Amino acid sequence: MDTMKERGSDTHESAGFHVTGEAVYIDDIAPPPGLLVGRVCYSPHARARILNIGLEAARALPGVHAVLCHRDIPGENQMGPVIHDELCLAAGEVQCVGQAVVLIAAGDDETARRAESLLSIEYEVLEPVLDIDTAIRKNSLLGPERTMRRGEPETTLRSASHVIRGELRTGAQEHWYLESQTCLCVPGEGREVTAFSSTQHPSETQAIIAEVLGLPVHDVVVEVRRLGGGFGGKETQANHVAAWASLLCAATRHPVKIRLFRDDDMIMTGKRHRFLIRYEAGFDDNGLLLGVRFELNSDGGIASDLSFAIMERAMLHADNAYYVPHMSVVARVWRTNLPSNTAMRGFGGPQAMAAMETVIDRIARELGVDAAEIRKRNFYGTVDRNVTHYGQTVENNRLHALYNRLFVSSEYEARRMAVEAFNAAHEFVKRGLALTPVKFGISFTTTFLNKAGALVHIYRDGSILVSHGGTEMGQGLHTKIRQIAAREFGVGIDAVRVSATNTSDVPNTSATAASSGTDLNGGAVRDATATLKSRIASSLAGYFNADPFESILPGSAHDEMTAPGDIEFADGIIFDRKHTLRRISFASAMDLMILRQVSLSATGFYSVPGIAWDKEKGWGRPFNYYAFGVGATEVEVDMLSGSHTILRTDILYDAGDSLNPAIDIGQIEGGYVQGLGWCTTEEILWDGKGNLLTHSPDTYKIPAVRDVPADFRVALLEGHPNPNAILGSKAVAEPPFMLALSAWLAIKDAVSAVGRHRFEPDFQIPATNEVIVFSAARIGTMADKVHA
Ligand code: MTE
Ligand code: LUZ
Ligand code: MOS
Repeated sequence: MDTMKERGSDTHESAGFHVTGEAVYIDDIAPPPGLLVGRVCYSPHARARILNIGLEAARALPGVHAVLCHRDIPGENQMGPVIHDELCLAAGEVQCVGQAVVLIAAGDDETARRAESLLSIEYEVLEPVLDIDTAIRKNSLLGPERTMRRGEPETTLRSASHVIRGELRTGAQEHWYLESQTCLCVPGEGREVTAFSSTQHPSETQAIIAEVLGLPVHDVVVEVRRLGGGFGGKETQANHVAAWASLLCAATRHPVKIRLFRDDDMIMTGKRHRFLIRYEAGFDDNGLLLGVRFELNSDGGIASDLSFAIMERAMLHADNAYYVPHMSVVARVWRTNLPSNTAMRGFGGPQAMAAMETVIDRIARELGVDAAEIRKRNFYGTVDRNVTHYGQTVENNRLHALYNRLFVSSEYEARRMAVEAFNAAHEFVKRGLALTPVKFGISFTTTFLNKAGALVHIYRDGSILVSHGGTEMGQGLHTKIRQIAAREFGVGIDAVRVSATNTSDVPNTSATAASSGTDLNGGAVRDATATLKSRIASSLAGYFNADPFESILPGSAHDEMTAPGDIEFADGIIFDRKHTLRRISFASAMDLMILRQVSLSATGFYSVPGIAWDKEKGWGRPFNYYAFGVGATEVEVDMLSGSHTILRTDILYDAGDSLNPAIDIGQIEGGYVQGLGWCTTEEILWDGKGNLLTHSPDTYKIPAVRDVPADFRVALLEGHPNPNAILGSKAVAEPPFMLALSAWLAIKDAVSAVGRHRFEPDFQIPATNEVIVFSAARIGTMADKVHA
């Protein structure tokens, strides 16, 4: 009934609107009467004492409705999401370039800019901390160090026959959502405000607005139709723009919209955390890992934001897909004078996994064995060697199945030989190949967040309106939710509409994040549909069993009564599975329910069962299940310019019983390409004073259409439903990002070929053209010396 093909034909619910331009983003909402433009004036210094904030001249400018600084905040001057350590507007000291100091509301943008030029803010410039190394030297920690460990890694490393040590640096990354941070705030009656915000976390945005305005939460409504991309950048930091817009709205009693100019957005908002990772790994003659020690250091920026959750996920992914009997992970989040770094697809996973993959890659080079073979040998087992360094058993391990299939379908062996032949014949252009796995834990590691709510209404004509706590950011969540509701009610998807996300419909929700939007909200929607179906079934059983109906059913008798449990919902009808003549169309049944006084509205709730995570001990079962994928990438690299082309990428991903293969494949392609950007061209640079140098697309290079692999073969593993999530499906979203490590290691493999794989290339993320050229030159020189 629901073949893969039929499911795949369910296109994204907004696809048509996206194409025609009818899709409404915040900036497309028709301007309400009296709309003002909000402007955020930010610090030009990475660290400075504020000596004076002079607002009078700006306030006096005609057309200016409000000029606010920290003194004008009616509630709390706070917008830290987890720990209250981030000011809404700077007070005392500014701590990074881009930190908000003053807000202006004016009739138009021109006036707001003129007002900004009239501000007189005096600073005394202080010495900033701008990188992890300086932060370490000055012991500028954001919070306490954390450790996770199993066994005796130190002892194991002392006795291991092979030991490698090293350091890996990974770079920051800009989210580059197409819609910059935007919020339209509209005053209501009394103190009420409604914020139309491009946020991944409406409930938190609502709470922060209430806090800065000093209002109870019930006075604030947050609504989100869709985001023009979030990628983690709007998990917490959409709150900022919303808080600022709400302050201006409350001060002026006018609607206020803030839409950050792209460059300002890049300057003001946090990025993926930079990491400095030190590793030490011991292994045997077969390349089997014996013991590993990791030291993870991240650049948190000025405040904690999600840095500790991100570091926790990094610690939990330092094993990637490999069993390490003795392991320790020490982690520190450092405080620097840069905008607070934040969630971004993978959430610490990519950084830690890059380090583990570097370890594996080095083992392969040391032993002269293909890295793919070393990976396979170290994979988690299915019956033993299957417990992680934090105590969770790797259940339903698909690593071996995925690897074995991709190894064949990607023609790995033949292409490895072809790569070697190519490299033997070319001096300055080399090819490289790498096959890497991903194992990614699905669940928020902050356990209480693993829950969701829904509200489902059915109307008299049989049309269904579904509200849930998740937000649509392009990932297809609403499409999948619509499919789930349609499937549960046995109706076509056209009968179901998903409403805009609204805090008044579904309260107290979690962020749409951690790849679990469908798992959580789908679960809540199913719970609501189950409630409705059971109410409907009870009433219909009574109706089927009633006398007037009896007379039209030939041969039916009272000993063959319809029980509520006999009622099924399928193909647009509701029927008694034992007496199929007792049937009624879904739409007629709903009309009947109105007459029979049945409530056709229900809430739903879902919380993930079976999670048990002891944060203190770093031990337990933090994840509901694991997502798995494998990717193989072949590249060609010009060692004189560092430029490279991806010749071919093969990916095999386990999406369980995919709810929507077209959407899932799109997520895999998009995730991989976004990962490719982080691994290769996306380099974020600051000058010595903490100014962002790469604040627009002319200096910051995200992948474009030509960077996408010309030969891109993405497939889903079939025939393995996931027992732990809705309808056998499995999260996609973040894990494919890390498959781009295969491209990074393929480039490294090509560079390594310059020295016939006898020397370790100096590599980091991103492997920019410079990194490639210098690394290849160094290896070339070393190889020449050996020859001479
Ligand atoms: N896909 C699109 N098109 N736009 C996005 O902003 N965000 C990613 C991923 N895929 C994103 C995306 C991130 S970081 C996450 S956590 C998930 O989508 C969130 O949605 P989900 O949990 O419903 O998959
Ligand atoms: N957010 C969060 C996340 O608060 N906790 C998580 O574990 C997480 N993981 C991925 C992305 N966002
Ligand atoms: Mo995604 S980083 O969990 O928003």
